[in-house]
Amino acid sequence: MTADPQNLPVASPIMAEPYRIKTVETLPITTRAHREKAIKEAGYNTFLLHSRDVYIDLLTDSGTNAMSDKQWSAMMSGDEAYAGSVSFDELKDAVEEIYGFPYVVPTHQGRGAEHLISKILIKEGQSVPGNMYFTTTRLHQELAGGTFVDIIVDEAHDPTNQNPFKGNVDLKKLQSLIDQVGPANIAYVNVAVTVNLAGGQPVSMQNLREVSELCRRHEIIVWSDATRLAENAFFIQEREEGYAGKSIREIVKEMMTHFDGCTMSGKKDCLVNIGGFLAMRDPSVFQRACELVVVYEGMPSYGGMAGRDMAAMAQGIHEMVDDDYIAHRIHQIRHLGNQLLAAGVPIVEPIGGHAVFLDAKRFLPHLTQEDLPAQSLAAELYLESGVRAMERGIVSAGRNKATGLNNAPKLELVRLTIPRRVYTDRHMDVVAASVIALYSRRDQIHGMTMVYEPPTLRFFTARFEPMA
Ligand code: PM9
Repeated sequence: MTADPQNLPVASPIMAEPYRIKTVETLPITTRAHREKAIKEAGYNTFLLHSRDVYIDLLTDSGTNAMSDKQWSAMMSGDEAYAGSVSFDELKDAVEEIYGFPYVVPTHQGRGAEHLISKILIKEGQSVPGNMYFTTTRLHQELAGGTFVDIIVDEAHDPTNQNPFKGNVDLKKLQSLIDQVGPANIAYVNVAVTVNLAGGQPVSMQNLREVSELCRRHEIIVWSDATRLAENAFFIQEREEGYAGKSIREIVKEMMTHFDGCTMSGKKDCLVNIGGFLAMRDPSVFQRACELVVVYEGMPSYGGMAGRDMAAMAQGIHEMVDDDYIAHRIHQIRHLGNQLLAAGVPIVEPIGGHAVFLDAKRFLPHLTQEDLPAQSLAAELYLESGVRAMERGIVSAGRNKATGLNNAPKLELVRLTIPRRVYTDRHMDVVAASVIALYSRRDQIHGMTMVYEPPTLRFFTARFEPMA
């Protein structure tokens, strides 16, 4: 298998979906009047819309994947034994073969794994450096008594910077944190591959190697949020010297050699609708994880998952490293992003691995960040076309634990997130046309105020009202 379209078995200048459709699901097509009522009832928060009111759902790529015929077959042979499930053995074997970690603890989803590892590795008052925050990851670190420290390269905060590895850790920032607080006060270094909130930006293999070497010199544990690792591997294959001839499978395996373990939301790259895991090399960390998983999730041989879901995830892990699958996935995201760029719509560049991110600050320059431009833009896009997107800006960033003030991230984005193997390139054309239409009347878009704010992870359930 090869990622090079020139070498595909069928010579064609166009790359089509490398699968054919076996089951179809009808999409709801709605009127503007219907959508006006729906978004008002949802408090102008796209998370609170009913999916029956959504035409093309780009809220998230999490748990929205289409499973393959082989995965559905695996579901039927799932072993639902309370203890010692065969499906767990299949999952464990798949993780060991593809990721290279000998110990695996299944969890109900990624944040279940984040909860466990934060409780195991973080002591009150310790720092947890990472390449940009992620909402659930940071919250679990804080709940365990840690403080997140951002050590991503500065370029990640600039939506127009063309650095091919904008997810990289800034080694100087990491070294200076080590010098400042001392290695004993660093719980572990957490490296996400790819970096979701930077726009799905990848980390280079060289950077992973250097971070790992630096951590080992100081005896600091280095962990990965491996949620979108196959997408990261594609960018390494495409952009990093020495990797063009290597398969995604080989690159994924090499990436993981640089870590002591990983958290995984299986709902993304593992091509399933639910599930996650914690994987590691150290038997003592594994033992502690087994002690905790029975308290918070379930027996170590199922964690938070049904046997059939573990079986589907084991199969999905093998499918995620298929070179043709991943090449088309990135192609589809670029198919959308490049149409927007051609029309002058401001997006995060380079186009990332799971989504196209609209830059709300440049899209709506007449709004201040406190006017919640990304929240407003996501609501307007839904009104325009029934396309659902997600705010990834000041609302998602929450409040500073110490000051109570809004965290104001440099990036104020709307994420058009592409589920895996769900939509065709033609759907992407419709999305592009909708965003371009909205951009042509951008000066008519008003800001929002938050009228209900929950205390944590506010973006999920907050409610808003239009300003004008
Ligand atoms: N990401 C996303 O839409 C799910 C909802 S938003 C909180 O992007 C990373 C990099 C993620 C992620 C979820 C999780 C948590 C950890 N790391 O949703 O708990 O993107 O399976 O994973 C979402 P779970």
